[in-house]
Amino acid sequence: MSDQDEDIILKDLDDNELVAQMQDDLYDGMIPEVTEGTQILLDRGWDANMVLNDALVEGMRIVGEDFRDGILFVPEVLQSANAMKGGMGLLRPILANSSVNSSVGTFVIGTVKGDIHDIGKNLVGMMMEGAGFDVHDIGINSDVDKYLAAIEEHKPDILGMSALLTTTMPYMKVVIDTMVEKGMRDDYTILVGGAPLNEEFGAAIGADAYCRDAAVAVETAKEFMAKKHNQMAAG
Ligand code: B1M
Repeated sequence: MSDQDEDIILKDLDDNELVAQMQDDLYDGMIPEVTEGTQILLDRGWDANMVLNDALVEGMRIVGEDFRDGILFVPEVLQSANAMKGGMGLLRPILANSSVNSSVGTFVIGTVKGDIHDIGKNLVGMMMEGAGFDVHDIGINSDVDKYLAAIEEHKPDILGMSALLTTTMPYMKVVIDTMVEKGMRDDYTILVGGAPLNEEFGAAIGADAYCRDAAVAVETAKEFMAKKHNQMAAG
């Protein structure tokens, strides 16, 4: 970005200008500015989901396009990711501030082996927490043993897997196949997500559902929990 940016006072911008500036700052990996912009929008009464989607996720989409086109490289994208995390740090307590007292269900989530992308996974975890789920995040680069250990420890209702690379998404099937082999597959609802996935892929690997985004993940998880409760009540 240009030197002019140094003189910009974020709080003097109107909402549209501020959102555009935040997307620029995210692109440039400017953590304090993205964090400050997030705070300003919240102070102006913006809904946390709107800040997330309009400023941060949209900014990251632009970063992704230029990464794909060879305009940005890994170190720059990492800076952008860190700037996004700066903003998300402020949104997290709001999104996760649940009015639900008792846990709606237990949810384990991790990014699969070979994959270190964690922003989407973190968002899903945050939104699930916000919906009242007890969330256990096992992190990135999770192999089948890590998933199995987390299942054993937390006894989740729902297992979530995230993958952002076409080369790592097949690993989800390794986890599911292992659960089938161990005769434990049907004890859990398995939801999968990540940019390169789609419904067909989710069905092909034997997941219960593919979730396009974090909001869909929450809705889908709630639907499965409702079904589970109905079955328990009936049986
Ligand atoms: Co990476 N990267 N990256 N990257 N990166 C992508 C994914 C890519 C599409 C960029 C591109 O070329 N356009 C491309 C993949 C191409 C492909 O596979 N066909 C790519 C590549 C190639 C790579 C490397 C191989 C680059 C290299 O080293 N040459 C490398 C791989 C490293 C590895 O994992 N082994 C790499 C590295 C990196 C960084 C480290 C620099 C950084 C990650 C930092 C971090 O996560 N801490 C990075 C980033 C940031 C991206 C992009 C730009 C942004 C991803 C992101 O955070 N999006 C990405 C381009 C893109 O996706 N547009 C790209 C924002 C996030 C909110 O969205 O993660 O999709 P997303 O999550 C959504 C939904 O998908 C869904 O809900 C979320 C919220 O709504 N969802 C779930 C996700 N997981 C879910 C789980 C669920 C449910 C829903 O469970 C129930």
